[in-house]
Amino acid sequence: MITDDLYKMYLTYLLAGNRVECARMVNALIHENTPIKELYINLFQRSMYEVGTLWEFNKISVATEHLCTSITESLITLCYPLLFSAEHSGRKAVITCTPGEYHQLGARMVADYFELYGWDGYFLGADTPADELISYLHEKKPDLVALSISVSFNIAELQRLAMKIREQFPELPIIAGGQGFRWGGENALDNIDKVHIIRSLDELVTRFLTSQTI
Ligand code: B12
Repeated sequence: MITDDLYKMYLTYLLAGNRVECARMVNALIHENTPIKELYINLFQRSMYEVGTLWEFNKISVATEHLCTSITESLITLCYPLLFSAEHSGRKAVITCTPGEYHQLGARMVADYFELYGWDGYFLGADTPADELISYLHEKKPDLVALSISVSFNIAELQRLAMKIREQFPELPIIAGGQGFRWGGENALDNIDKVHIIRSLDELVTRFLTSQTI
């Protein structure tokens, strides 16, 4: 269980760049059968949000923020044996960040959740060019495409991308999410058919991952 004390200790190690202690703590939590959701939200996401606030208020340097991100990305892989053990159904999702969107940790978690629930989650990462995504969708023929934005100034890019996808794939469900919507902007996608704004991993699970129909 991730208690407040445990979280604080983890954050201290993370900010100090102590990957060995962070990894030891994550491994111990995995060993105790801590659910993926708790690790992802209550440890990785919570600490990265706090890192963001510390950076925003000049309490830590950009270098320290980069270090925390890179450590967190490596720690997530420790959870992979738990993720990929689910029986796979053959459903496929392509998950990516929009062009110009460099925050990729949240989108990676989304891709991991697809795997956890038995989908094949193809994660393309940060700043994927629109034409490359379209070609990949033609090649992979997924059941769904998921788009992530963390900064609000990428909403226009998301809108362009969703329209481009819709022109070529009239029936493909598109889901979009991330902190880019924290200050609004969902309406930008209202005029595009079959686009769903998803607020959290929990909503993703109930609306798509455990649902028989998309
Ligand atoms: C690390 C980081 C960076 C790194 C990212 C590196 C990387 N490899 O990802 C770098 C240095 C590149 C960066 C750059 C910038 N950043 Co920055 N960054 C962060 C930071 C500290 C952590 C991001 C993170 O990993 N969060 C943890 C993940 C797990 O959370 P998440 O992304 O929200 O994802 C969850 C949900 O949102 C959801 N989700 C996400 N996507 C999707 C998609 C779907 C379909 C679904 C269903 C769900 C979903 O699921 C995830 C799990 O719950 C955040 C602080 C914060 N609050 O997050 C700032 C933050 C996001 N950055 C911010 C800013 C302003 C910037 C810059 C503009 C700074 C600058 N002046 O250059 C640039 C923009 C770069 C760009 N064009 O994208 C602001 C954004 C404000 C805003 N919303 O407009 C934040 C909030 C910091 C702050 N407090 O001000 N950043």
